[in-house]
Amino acid sequence: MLTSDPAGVTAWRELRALIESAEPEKRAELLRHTANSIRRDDIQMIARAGLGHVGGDLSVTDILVTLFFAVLRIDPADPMLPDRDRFVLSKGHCAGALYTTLAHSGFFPMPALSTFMGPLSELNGHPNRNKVPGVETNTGPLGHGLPVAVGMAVGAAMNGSDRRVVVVLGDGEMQEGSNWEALMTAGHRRLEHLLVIVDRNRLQQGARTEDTNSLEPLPERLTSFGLEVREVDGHDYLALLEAFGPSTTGRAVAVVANTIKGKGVSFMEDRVEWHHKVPSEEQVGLALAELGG
Ligand SMILES: Cc1ncc(C[n+]2csc(CCOP(=O)(O)OP(=O)(O)O)c2C)c(N)n1
Ligand SMILES: [Mg+2]
Repeated sequence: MLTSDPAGVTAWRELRALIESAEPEKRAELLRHTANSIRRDDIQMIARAGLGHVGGDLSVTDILVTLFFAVLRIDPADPMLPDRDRFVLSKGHCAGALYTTLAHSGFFPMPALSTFMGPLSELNGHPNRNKVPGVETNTGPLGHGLPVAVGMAVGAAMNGSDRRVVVVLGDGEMQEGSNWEALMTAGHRRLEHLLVIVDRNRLQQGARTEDTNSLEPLPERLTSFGLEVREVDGHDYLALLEAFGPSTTGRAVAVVANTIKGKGVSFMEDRVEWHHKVPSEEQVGLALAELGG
């Protein structure tokens, strides 16, 4: 099991305080700066390992950064605090984006990122709660994270706790029927502290979602399952912050975050092959330059 990095925790606390007290424009700039630094680390980590899911990592980075640097009630120095908010990355193949975000938050030391996917590394291709602090449940097989998160939210409700459970799904992942069973329960039980975020990049592993098994009208479908639905630009930090606010109806909240797979690197954006293609050394250089490295 990795353990927290005291210097990293201090840096995260300072940055988070700065973000919380900043004027909106400055707040967005600080989040963008953090996100692009995380994107650069993610790309280099994947290139080093020769494995990973870069497209989905880049589409979800702004969502993760907004959550970890401005929303979640967590303490990376004490990752098992009983009433912490729970975060579940249901699209577990994007472990790389989660690991880089957790390292930047001080959950474990940054140098561990260089072990990604290596033999005996804690940082496997999919997140493992027994190896990585900040990971609440193992994910990777699509369609499991949301059902587990609903269980966590039921548990919190039974405890009378207002802790939130936040779960991020891929849009292709929404084709798994288990998610719709979980949504039925979330709607039925009015799990108002559950926040379901769909990374709506419109691409799955080998094709567009709408050419494979269409999801639209996704917001209306989620509404019909009894959720309070918000649709937002998934790369607009201030819009994300607003969308991640508490329920106003006493119902579980679903955020459809419209994103671009490969966001931030021109030759990866909205290109299906970058689901899990690994950039060459030259491509890494181009990507880092575009991301301000
Ligand atoms: C049950 C299951 N089936 C297949 C896979 C293989 N797989 C990994 S990622 C992926 C596509 C996911 O697409 P999406 O949810 O849209 O993720 P994103 O676009 O954010 O990468 C597939 C089919 C899996 N991980 N689990
Ligand atoms: Mg997708």
